[in-house]
Amino acid sequence: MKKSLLTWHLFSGNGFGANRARYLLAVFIFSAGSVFGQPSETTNWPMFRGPQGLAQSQSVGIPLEFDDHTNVQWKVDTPPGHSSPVVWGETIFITGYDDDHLWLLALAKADGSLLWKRDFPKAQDEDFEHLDSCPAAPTCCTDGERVFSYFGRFGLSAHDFKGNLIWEKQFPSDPSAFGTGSSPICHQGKVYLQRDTDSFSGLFCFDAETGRELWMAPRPIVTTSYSTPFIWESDAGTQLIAAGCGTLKGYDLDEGKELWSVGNLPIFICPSPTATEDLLVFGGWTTAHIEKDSMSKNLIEDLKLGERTELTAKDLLSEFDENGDATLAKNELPESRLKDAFRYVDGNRSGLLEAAELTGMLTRDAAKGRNVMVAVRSGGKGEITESHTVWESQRMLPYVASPLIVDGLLYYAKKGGIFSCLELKTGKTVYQKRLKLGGEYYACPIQIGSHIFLGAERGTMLVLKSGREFEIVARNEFPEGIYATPAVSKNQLFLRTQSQLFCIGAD
Ligand SMILES: [Ca+2]
Ligand SMILES: [Ca+2]
Repeated sequence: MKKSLLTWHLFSGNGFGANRARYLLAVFIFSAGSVFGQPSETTNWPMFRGPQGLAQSQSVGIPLEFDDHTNVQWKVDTPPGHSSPVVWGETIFITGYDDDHLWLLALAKADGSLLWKRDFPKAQDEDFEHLDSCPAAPTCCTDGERVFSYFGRFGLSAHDFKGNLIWEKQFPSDPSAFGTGSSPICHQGKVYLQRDTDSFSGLFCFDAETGRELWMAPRPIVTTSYSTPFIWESDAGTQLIAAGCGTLKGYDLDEGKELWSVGNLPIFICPSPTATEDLLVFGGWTTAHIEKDSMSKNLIEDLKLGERTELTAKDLLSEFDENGDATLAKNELPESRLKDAFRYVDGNRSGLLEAAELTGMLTRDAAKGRNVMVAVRSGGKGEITESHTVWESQRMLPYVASPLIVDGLLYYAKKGGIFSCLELKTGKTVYQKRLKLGGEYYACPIQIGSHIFLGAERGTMLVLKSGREFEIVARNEFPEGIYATPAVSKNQLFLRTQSQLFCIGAD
């Protein structure tokens, strides 16, 4: 805003002279550009990463420089939560939690005032071993008539815009050190939900109006993922994409039939895919990465089993099965990571680790996981890892924040503050630069016109120029920290910090 005011003063100060004429000409050119050259501004931001889940907006007029009091049109207190705000028309929806409740809030876009809030009982306990985890991590989605919210401690619910409950589905909670991360998404009268858990995984499709389950695609994989599914409007048709446990799969929207699969990818994955019509990009880095055979090595070290190089279920039983019942109880194990992770290995929840569970742990498919980013060509059928992977990169991968595509370039932020720009078509590095701001990057970068907005957990909303040259144009400070991907509507940015929601717009 400062810049445009400055421009106005420079030109208007000269009355109706040549500069004034040049100014009017500039206004005409820029207006024409926005009418004929670019898509219109974003009005609704209906789900995680906005329209089509692409994190792209052509909105103009959002200030580049702001903080918790500058260029703030309003701010309101919100309960804690890592989920993003979503916007439809004049309403903002956001989820949160406190000690006793899970919350869905509807706020007026005009001033942030509370229209209504609904709470959900915590139907079950969810585990949070990681301090950065939170019971309100999934972002809600809206189809313009209803809002759909999802909590790992409760399930999926649909409310109308007045706050009336339309339907709800409760799901059993599953053990996971990070709680629930995947957000529901809406598309043409349906709601899709990916539930990849350690015990049972599936991709669900519900009728948005009635909540009827239209189909469920089983995902016979054995580990949790936190990735949000993605609707790929590809030149080979529209497909539902889900990533998890070392795979990336395409499903048809009508029946949930698996169309294709790419393997040899990361496990326990957080980022979501993104795409252009002919290229799908997915990948990331995870601490839980397990090299083949390294599970045995880790356990030998963890359980102090000396010089051996291999480990089998039989070995574990002969070491620790004190009561000779051919299973391991928790109290038979020494203090170790395995003991801490006992219930994650106890897949059948018997309270004992049976030989099959021990073998599963030592040989799980997840052992094939690999930290990598890949680009996959559209049009594949069946197993297409070799045939349709166009490029891959293993450098500077993102941990939580999903990658962003803008004008043929791919951007992502690595934990610790390294920002990468790659050519989308080739995977060739354009630049890899330090943001000079360490820590985690949980919020996804979003495009707003010719800029990229990137929220850092330490509490800075970075604004970068998009394009082949690395340039940070603003560092906007929000000391509370930023976990949530912001939302855009018209010339306003909705930014959530730990305890507040800010409406950023020109003063
Ligand atoms: Ca035993
Ligand atoms: Ca068991």
